[in-house]
Amino acid sequence: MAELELDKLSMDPAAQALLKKASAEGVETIFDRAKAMKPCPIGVEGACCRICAQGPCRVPAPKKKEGETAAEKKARMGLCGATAETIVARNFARMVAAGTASHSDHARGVAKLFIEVAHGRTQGYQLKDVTKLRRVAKDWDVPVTEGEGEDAKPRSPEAIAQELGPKVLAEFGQQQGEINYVRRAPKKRQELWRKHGVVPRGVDIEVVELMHRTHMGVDQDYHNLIKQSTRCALADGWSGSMISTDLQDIMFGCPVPVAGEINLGVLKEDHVNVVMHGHEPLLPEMLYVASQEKELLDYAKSKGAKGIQLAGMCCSANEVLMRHGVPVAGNYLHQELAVVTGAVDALVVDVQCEMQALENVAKCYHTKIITTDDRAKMPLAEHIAFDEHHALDVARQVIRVAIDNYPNRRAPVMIPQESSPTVVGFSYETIQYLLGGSIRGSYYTLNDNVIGGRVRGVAGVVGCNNCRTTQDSSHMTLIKELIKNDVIVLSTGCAAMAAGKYGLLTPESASKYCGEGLAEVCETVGIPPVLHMGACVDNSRILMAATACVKAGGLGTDISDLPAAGAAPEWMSEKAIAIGQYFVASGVYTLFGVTFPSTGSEILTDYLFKGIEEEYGGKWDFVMDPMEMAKRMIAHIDLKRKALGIDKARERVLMDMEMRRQLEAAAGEEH
Ligand code: MSK
Repeated sequence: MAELELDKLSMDPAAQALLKKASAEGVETIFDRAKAMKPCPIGVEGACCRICAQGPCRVPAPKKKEGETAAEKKARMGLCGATAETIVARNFARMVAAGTASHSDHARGVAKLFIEVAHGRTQGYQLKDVTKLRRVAKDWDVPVTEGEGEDAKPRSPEAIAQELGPKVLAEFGQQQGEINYVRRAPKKRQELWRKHGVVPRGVDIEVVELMHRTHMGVDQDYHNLIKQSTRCALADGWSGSMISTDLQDIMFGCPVPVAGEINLGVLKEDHVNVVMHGHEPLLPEMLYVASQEKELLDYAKSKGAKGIQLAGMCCSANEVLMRHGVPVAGNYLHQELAVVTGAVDALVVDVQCEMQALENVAKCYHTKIITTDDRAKMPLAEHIAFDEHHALDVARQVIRVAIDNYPNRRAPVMIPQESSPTVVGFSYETIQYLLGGSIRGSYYTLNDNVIGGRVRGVAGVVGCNNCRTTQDSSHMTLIKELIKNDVIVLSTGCAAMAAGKYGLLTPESASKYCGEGLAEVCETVGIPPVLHMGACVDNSRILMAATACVKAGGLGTDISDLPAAGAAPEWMSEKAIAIGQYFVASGVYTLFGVTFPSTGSEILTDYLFKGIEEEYGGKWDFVMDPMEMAKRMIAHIDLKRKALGIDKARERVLMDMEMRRQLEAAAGEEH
């Protein structure tokens, strides 16, 4: 692989070094495959219908710039007559269904564990955050006290959880009514959703109905298909994902600021390295406990290692980083490269975002791939099934396999130097506390800074890496441009890890990269300009933060009034489309990079990028260039500021700063 190409593949020097090593050792990675196999241009735009055995029918958008002629339009239909709009909308809808199913199946597992924990039937778990348990219980109308009046006493956490757990679990199979957390949204938003008939009834029903409606010969109206996609996506954001976040916080602890390290340099040559990869933190929580046990540490030493180094990958990493400061080996495109170091003794996977090619890479080294979830097996991997009833024993078993494998290292070990310090753990509750203290904690301080113009607006930058772009490059360009323009960034997933790798998750980065207004706020509060809020399911924390801003007052009456925008510049997974759709339906201008899966239909794209805004106040956009993406986000933020009548405040702030600079310069001359 030529030197120059490495810069195009990843901006991360650690990745570049390991790609060189892989190339020298004849190991193929996703970057090689991406070069050899170009994406299907018809599939990319969502214009290939594979839902029956008469096709696949391809209906690509016409190349001509001036648009479709009537004859071309007529020609653009599948054998059954499905139009380009219907085909593209069905494909889009199926991405939403798959994304929602992924987050929600994760949530179901968490709810089942929660019930077992409540009854004391698990090993190693507990109800750690009782304050959050009580708060969540109230949202589900579960009493937190017993007895009347003066005799009222707090209920035990176990009793609350035993009543709460089944109520939450029932929401997945609920057939009618409304999902519970719809009540958390701003009133105006709730009414809007009710008016459009998109309040989810339950979780599973919305996924199943969407799959049914995209079957051959069912729903043939693109608007109606997107309407059900919206209902399904809302079940993801405001139910499945939100349930995951809440119950995980109760069991594992609500994140508070904690120091961490990110990048492949966190691996240690003289330690047994165990990398946890995936999304569900159930087993990683126990791996964290087991890795510190004396017996296992002694066992590692007996094999010649100095200790056990636990590190995360993808969103399992985010979960244990946020709660325990467990170091992170990298984001999505680092997974094969971690194995290429030759120093990973076990790569433990659960669900989602795990490349099957890991097995091929592992064959070239000594790394054991261990699958742990019965829903996600890999043909060549060792399977050690997770079981919550003896989770700690399972974790111990996994770590023993890694320790036993330590002496088997055979390839030269090369661990890059790169790793960056971070401060993470910005849950919705923590932000509230940091801004106003535990008693009068409120988002009003943030609103006040937005109104006053020091903070121009708020951006969510989330999502994956994608091998069709230079790893991390779009994330970094976009985030740096946003914070330079005083836009505070809330981040999750692989985007947050990217920010961490290049030093943006430290309070010190504020003075280096931010505009003066944002730098001043970050320095005063002691926070980084990019707030790491967690894993993919924790995008629900961003929904809660946005809602809290609305409720704190001064920035309108709905999420769509806020000077805010969201982006996923390097997205790749179906989950990202589900997340994007629930943000749009929650009133957020949402921009995606790389490709957009509706471009095969001008009509559908027009609706998603424009028409939908009239209904929900949010809309999609697709921009490949991250600088242009930042420009559009800032323009949108300014538009919202203007609508709120707070644009002048910002001009005054800027003028004050300029005046201050001049005064300082004048003062300097005088001395
Ligand atoms: S892990 S879904 S690559 S953010 Fe959540 Fe990263 Fe995207 Fe997986």
